[in-house]
Amino acid sequence: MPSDAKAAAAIRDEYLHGWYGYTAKAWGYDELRPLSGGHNDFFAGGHSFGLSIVEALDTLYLMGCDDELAQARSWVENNLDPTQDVDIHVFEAIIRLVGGLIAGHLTTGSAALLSLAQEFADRLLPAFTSSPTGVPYTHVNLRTGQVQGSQVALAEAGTNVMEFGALSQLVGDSRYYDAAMRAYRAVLSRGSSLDLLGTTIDAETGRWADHTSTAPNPPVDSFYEYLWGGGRLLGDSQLTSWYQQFTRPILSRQAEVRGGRLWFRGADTSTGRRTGPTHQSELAAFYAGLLAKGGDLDHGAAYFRSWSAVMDRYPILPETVDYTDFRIVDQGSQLRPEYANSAFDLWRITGGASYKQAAWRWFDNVRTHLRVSGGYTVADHVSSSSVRHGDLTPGYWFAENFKYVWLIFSNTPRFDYRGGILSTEGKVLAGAR
Ligand code: DMJ
Repeated sequence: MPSDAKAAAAIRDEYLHGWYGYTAKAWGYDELRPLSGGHNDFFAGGHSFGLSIVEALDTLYLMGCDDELAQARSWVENNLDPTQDVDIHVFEAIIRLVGGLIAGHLTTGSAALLSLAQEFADRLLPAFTSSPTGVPYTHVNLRTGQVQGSQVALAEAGTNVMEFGALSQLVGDSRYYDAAMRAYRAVLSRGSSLDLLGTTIDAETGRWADHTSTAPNPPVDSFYEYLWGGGRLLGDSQLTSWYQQFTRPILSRQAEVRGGRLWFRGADTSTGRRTGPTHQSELAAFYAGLLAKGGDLDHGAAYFRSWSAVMDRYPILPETVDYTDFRIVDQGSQLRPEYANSAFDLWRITGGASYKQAAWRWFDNVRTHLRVSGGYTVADHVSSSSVRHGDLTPGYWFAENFKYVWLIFSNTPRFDYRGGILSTEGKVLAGAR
């Protein structure tokens, strides 16, 4: 382990390596393709929102990259267009664009960024207000307000109260928070007698499309994260009490210990019987930190150890593994942040050196295997001994991955380590100094 100062400097250097890769080849586009030097439209072909720039705003601030931040802020204030005639994914737009703009506002004080956040939220709101149940449609046209997509995964229904609640407070307009709470009530009032929730719900009828709780895997994951995070950020005890109520059956019905390690299996929402494959998505690794934040440090720490054991086998975590034997189910790796996110949460709660070491190992592995001359990239194929590169730097890389490890090692005065609160996309929604 290097000293904290050396580790922090290395992390910042690597973040800037990715940033300059993006600015050199994909400036103004959503995402960089670092091998080919091309770019990717994240939301819809032919439409760009400069996504990586919006994602980066508060990370650049926390890392003290003030010149880069000024350039990023100026691009967003002068070029980002929320009026494009395009059907946009509501969940992704809220966590990435609205959240990114709010965090950008909170870290720079820019009124223009806040007003852009509000304009996006206004244009996304029809997805909530035109729904008969309150569960948001998956897509809305930013210009016309036309909605579509009534089959809604749980994460898409309930990952909005942090951004919308913060926005309501900042602009003094409760419509955003009210829409988020109506969506939560629509889902939670349809929980089974065991307080288990299905995975996909129909926004128009309120009927479940399935009867399996697949938490904490996607596409459910952040639904629970926002019950806790919303409760904390907004001081809303109703959200916190829902978090406790709906987490209890996940632990009692879905937790499964294999080879001495904690995992989560699907469960039938009516009978509670375990069901489905013994697969775990890497995205579920965030749940270790959430459990600990929610007050269950034992289960949080145990689940983190499970993922550390997978990393003992694969330096880059595969997208999906079978937890009974660690066989790879999905061979790719999308340059994900979830393991680092949990290391950060657990380190913040316990101060434990083991989480710092885990975070450094994760960073070092990513630097060794996923760094290319043009930045950082996803992998098409990972194994215990090799990694085959893909060609994309996902937008969230600028918001999440190295931000978590930077916060662990830098002890930056720009972040309130006690009270700071981050969204599912790693946006600092409270505690920027
Ligand atoms: C991020 O966009 C968010 O963390 C989301 O909640 C799910 N995971 C991706 C990155 O893997």
